[in-house]
Amino acid sequence: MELSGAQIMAKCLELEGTKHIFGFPGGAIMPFYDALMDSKIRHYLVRHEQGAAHAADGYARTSDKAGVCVATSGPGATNLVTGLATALMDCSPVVAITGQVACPVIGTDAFQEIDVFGITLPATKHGYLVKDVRDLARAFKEAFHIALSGRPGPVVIDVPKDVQNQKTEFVYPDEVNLPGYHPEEAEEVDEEAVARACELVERAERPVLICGGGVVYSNATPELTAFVEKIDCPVAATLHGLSALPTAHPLALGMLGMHGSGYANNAVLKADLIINFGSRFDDRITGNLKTFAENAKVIHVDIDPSEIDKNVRADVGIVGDAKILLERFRESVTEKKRPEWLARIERWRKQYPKKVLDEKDGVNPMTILECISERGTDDVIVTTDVGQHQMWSAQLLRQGRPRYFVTSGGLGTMGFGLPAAVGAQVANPDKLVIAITGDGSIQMNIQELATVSTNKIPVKIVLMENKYLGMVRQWQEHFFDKRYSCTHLEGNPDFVKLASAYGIAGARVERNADVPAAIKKCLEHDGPYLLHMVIPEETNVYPLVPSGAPFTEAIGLEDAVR
Ligand SMILES: Cc1ncc(C[n+]2csc(CCOP(=O)(O)OP(=O)(O)O)c2C)c(N)n1
Repeated sequence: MELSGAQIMAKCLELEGTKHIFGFPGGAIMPFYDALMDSKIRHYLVRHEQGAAHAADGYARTSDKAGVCVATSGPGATNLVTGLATALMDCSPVVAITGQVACPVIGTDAFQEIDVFGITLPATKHGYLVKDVRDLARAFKEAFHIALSGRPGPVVIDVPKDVQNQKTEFVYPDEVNLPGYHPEEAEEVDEEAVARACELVERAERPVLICGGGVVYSNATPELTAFVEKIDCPVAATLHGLSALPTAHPLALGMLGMHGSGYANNAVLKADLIINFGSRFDDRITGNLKTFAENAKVIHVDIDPSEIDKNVRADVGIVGDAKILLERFRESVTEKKRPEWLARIERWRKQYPKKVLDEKDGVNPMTILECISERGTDDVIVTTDVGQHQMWSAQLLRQGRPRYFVTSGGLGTMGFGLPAAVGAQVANPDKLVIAITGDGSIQMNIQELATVSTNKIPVKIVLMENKYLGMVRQWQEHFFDKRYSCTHLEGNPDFVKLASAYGIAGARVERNADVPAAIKKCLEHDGPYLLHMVIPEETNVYPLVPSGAPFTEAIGLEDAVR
């Protein structure tokens, strides 16, 4: 049967199992929007394309599916770029569909023309500019395959308007044929490397496993748990690896690195073996590379070969899927107990408990996060924005299940939290989705309150207002002599009134004693809700390892290393 390009696009999405998409229309994508009216796909109209990309990203991170976003040519497409880069850095499978000016005028500076393929090249895993309607179905098939396989990531498909209008016979390919792209090779286990790695594990006395997002994305929590329990190995997590092991697990050390706990960082400092699964040894994790795990051998397992030896030289590097390799490691090692090593870490844990120093009036972020944690974790997803509230959330939320915690770690994108919560809620209608945000961050995509209210998306927004771009202010306090250049947020709106203007319920809390009841009311509210928490202006996040410094120089933990 002959279909138009636009109909083919909608059909391909249906055949990929796409049920929800997020987007914003415009001239160059109108044929596709028209075709959508005859499809079963539900479209969520965001109020800014960046919101569409983050919503698709939140959708992808909290499901096993790709998230899909749509924008028109020119400014619509460029508004997606931050969201695509965010997804790329955090390995999130997003497929972005953009309209392009008609083929005959490409390259003539036509109205709303921009080279989407070129502009998104460094911000995506792959991209297509489809100039022939007969190539559309293949491009869609490949795009979904590339986004979801290997190291997942965003893919853009740019479709000129005339291509959307042309007709051709529709055949959806059964298979992809991509010479040079073979992610399935990551499933072949390099037995010799595994044997060498397991030899190091056998000899180690003080191992620490660093758990990255790769463990979460490969759904490897059962395999991780079985492996570390067999060898009694403590687990320090990156921001994205945090939800792989429940906080309550005796071997879980929480987050390491710049804002990591004193005991996680001490454990890494004193380890004789680092087993890194699915983390890229980001600088936020390693601090000064010269002093990072100086006394340790390193095993690095990653699905992406280019990660091995990129930042930290590995004694054994293995390319592969975390789920498969954790299982192979577990089979190959002998059981071991490490009472002394774990007791030493336990002493550090007691000596340096997690806390937020706050002797001033106002709400303590720790109280907020403990109250949220008390709600339990089984049916909850938390998204965050970027800043101090994000780091407090990483440090203090009790996590219980993989994909519980959704945050922009790699790019650190302010404005991510609210639209990501929209996507997470659409993908998980039965879960309680909470967006934890700051007064700077929420204003980056605050227009998405309209998306929340018009679609009756019942997300709960917990806003920590400190009247500052808090994280930057904290750095100014420590490293710029308290010269608070351009970080004071004068002119904040009354957030509760603002929410109300969008038809969203809310409340303002100023006293710590009122926090538990307010959180309970917010989380139990039927529908979206904004809780405005007034926290002291100069509350800080500790520990803080200054950029590029060794862990031993952590501020707020001066006497930590024993
Ligand atoms: C789009 C974007 N612009 C700038 C920054 C730099 N930045 C990192 S944290 C931060 C402050 C965030 O302030 P807020 O959202 O109020 O959170 P808080 O730190 O106060 O909790 C800024 C400006 C960023 N991460 N993203």
